[in-house]
Amino acid sequence: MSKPIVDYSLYLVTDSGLNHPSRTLLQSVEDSIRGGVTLVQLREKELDTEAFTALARQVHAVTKKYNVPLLINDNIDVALAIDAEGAHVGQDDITCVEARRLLGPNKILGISTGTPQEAQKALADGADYIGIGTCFMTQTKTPKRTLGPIGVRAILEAIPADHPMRTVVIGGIKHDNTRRTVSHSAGANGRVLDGIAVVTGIVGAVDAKVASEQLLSEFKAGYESASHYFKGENSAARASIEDVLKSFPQLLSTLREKSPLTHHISNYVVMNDTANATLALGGSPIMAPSADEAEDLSKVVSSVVLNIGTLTQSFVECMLAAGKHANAQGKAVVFDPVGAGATKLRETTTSNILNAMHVDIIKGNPGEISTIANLTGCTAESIAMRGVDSLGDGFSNPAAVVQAVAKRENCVVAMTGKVDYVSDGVRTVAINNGHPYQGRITGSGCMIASAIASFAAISPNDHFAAAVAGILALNLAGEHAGARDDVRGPGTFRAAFIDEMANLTPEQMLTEARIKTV
Ligand code: 3NM
Ligand code: MG
Repeated sequence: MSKPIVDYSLYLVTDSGLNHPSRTLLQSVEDSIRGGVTLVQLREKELDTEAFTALARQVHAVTKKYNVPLLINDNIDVALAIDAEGAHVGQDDITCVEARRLLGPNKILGISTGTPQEAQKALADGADYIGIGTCFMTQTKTPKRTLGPIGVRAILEAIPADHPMRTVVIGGIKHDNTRRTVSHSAGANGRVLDGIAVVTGIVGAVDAKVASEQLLSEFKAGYESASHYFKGENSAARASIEDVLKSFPQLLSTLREKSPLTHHISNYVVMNDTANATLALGGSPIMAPSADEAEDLSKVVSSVVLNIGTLTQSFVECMLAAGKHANAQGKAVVFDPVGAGATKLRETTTSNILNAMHVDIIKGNPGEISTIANLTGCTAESIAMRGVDSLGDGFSNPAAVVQAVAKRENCVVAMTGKVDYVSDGVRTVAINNGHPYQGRITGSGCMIASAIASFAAISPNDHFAAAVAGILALNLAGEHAGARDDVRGPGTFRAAFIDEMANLTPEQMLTEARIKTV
């Protein structure tokens, strides 16, 4: 019999000890296959060979019924005894070469790898696939270290893209980190993970079928997103920067006509200003920091702002819930990582948000963007922060940094400062509007995030246009406010700034813009 063709998309690895008490392991396997599991590994570290063989026969009867290959962990004798479709070995188990010799050429053989060197050795040693791990912290094993998507990427990049070797990721894979793990680990060589391997996320779930359905759909979304990244995401379909700028008067008119609702999870310092700015520009804000209403709101709002200022645990929970529901409803998510590099909590939260959802637009100052560039493995200089403010003059090549992060995250990145930069990875502009007083009041950046979210609601298919329009609109309001005779300092500016958002005309979006392609 020749080697079966394997779909690695959703790979169940069993563990009786973690199996949900409401059902047998056999039932978990069957439910999960009905939910979309494409490959099963029986991994029972506590059983002797006799018990392992007996269980393996029973599991094999189930997997055969659905034409899903079964691999046996470590114990080649068991794999051969029950004529399983293959085996999986670890670095400390029987060697890959020896396993291949025992199994023969037509069985599937996989090996766990945690470094690029181990992956390259697996290529030479005749493995069909590698399990790349440990990706995230997991209770199933006590990993010495975790790779994260960036570490997984380094391993994917060690394997030539055209090599038949397949790859899956393992360790702490859950429905809420799958999408980004897959999209984010994609290698510069064009390699995308072929699947996710999951223990607890399936056998420990209350409903293994539902859990599998969710994981598979998240895997596919991540795979799709990674593929877009390599294709330059329909670059042919993108409007030119010139056309984008020409569309701004119409965008602002439509914003005022439709007054789209934006869900804000904002911070205590700026909540009132962001709500008023949203209204003044023409949108409609709802400030709702409770996770319990995030799902209901996702159905009625047009966009969401996640702002991590004045961070507390309940804000974090609400942001994670709001982001996921917004993704599910196809509503734009604007992420404002306020003070991302200032503390460990904010850095971890930034990382958790990026892992748990697809963010459509990231808006930050150079310090915040620098933190994200470092977190996501984009080469970038570090920008020091003091509290929530960036220090120094910023990056030596800011346009390159925003472009790199946009490409890596497959989203739009807007970096505000004296000059603002926006990129979607393909189109990049510098915006030279604004007034120095914007830097002397609190919340001017947060208000820009609100404006971007309002425009994103009007421009759902071009978030680059939305980000540029949002920054431009508030910068013009800043210029008009700063020029007023009655503005004598930051306090009067703050009020005038909001006035001028309301006074801004669609034509001014065209005639007063100082925007350059970079
Ligand atoms: N192998 P869960 S991590 C079986 O790093 C296994 O090679 C790993 O379990 C590796 O999906 C792991 O419950 C356990 O996190 C994965
Ligand atoms: Mg392993």
